[in-house]
Amino acid sequence: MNSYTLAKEQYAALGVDTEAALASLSRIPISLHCWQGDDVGGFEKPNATLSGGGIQATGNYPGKARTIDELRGDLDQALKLIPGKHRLNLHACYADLGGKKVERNAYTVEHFQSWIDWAKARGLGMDFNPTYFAHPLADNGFTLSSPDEGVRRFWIEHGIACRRIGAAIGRQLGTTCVTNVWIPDGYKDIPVDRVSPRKRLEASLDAIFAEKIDPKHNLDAVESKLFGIGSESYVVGSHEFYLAYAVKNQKLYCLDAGHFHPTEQLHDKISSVLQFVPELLLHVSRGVRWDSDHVVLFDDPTRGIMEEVIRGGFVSRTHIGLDFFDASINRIAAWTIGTRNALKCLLSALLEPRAQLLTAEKAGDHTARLALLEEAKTLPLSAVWDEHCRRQNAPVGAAWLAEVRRYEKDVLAKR
Ligand code: RNT
Ligand code: ZN
Repeated sequence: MNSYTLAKEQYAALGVDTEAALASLSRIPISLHCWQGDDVGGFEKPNATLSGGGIQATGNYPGKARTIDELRGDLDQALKLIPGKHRLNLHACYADLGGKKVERNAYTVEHFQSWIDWAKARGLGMDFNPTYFAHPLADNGFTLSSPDEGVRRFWIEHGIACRRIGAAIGRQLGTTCVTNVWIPDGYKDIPVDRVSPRKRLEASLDAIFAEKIDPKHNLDAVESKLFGIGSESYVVGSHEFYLAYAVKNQKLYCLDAGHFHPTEQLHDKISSVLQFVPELLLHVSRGVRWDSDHVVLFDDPTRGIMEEVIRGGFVSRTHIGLDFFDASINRIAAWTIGTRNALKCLLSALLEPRAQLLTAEKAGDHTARLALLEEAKTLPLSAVWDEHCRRQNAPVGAAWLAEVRRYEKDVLAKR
């Protein structure tokens, strides 16, 4: 008997249908963030590096994608190593400008058409992000909440342009595009006036979202943050600000796993937030001390997130995206490790002996609940995961690493 058949029986004895779990897993897309491939550089100008914005990619592993074609080749390689059909999450600074200088507030779908065509040819959906950093008008640390009306106007226009691009993406690909607003605005040191920037941010967001856009094509999300590099003392778009904004305006709220206090985790936020906002966007990430963007692991915080999505029945209202950038290891391996781990956490949640756990909980039998939760942790998840990889034509176990090494030698080493 092979290990999957044995595992299937073991799970069945606990009332878990592994076939149903595999079917569910194959229907959940993960939105792969383009920015892991080039350290959040983008292609607006040659050799762009991430400047400012309170985020930083550290490391100098060789082979970083320098052009759109290289990034697409790298994404193709990563996608081969990740089981299932997924999505591409693109930032506006990855526009295909054909060498021309186009201001961000003048971006239209034509600057992203080659990405849409690329995604379409691969049957991938896409998500989108206005880029409010790495730009001279963001250099003083304020964009949508800037006291300068001209600066604010520029970024509002960028936001409006990006929603229209998002809608075009959604329409062309036949799957809703989530366009996520994250801005870096904040102060390194203690502000006196915490109110005015927040008032200006609210007004700017209202202006961006004023145009009615069919939610079938584009959904708007807003992402909060606790602090960034250079905005340690005050971030305009804090958790309370955006949660309240999303509730009031019925927007999607984006929870980034690296954007809270180090001991704070996302799992307990999901059912609270989804009670009051229509849908949720997740930036699955890993905070380590001051960095919010380490590669996602098969760890308790990530498992906790996926458990809540599954237990709450929230799959149809949750958009799962990744958000990390590590330039110190092979970038394709980073995508592969992080995405496979997010999927593995989802599978682990789908394989939970839920009926038994709920029976114990409803009966007030907290002893059995704890006992079962702990026993479930060492059930043969890996046999089911391997079966998933096999059925989805992705490498089983660590076999993907040899593929990355081969690609590194054949492609990355020549850059
Ligand atoms: C930054 C936010 C944001 C970015 C991307 C590049 O702290 O998490 O989501 O990482 O937009
Ligand atoms: Zn994020």
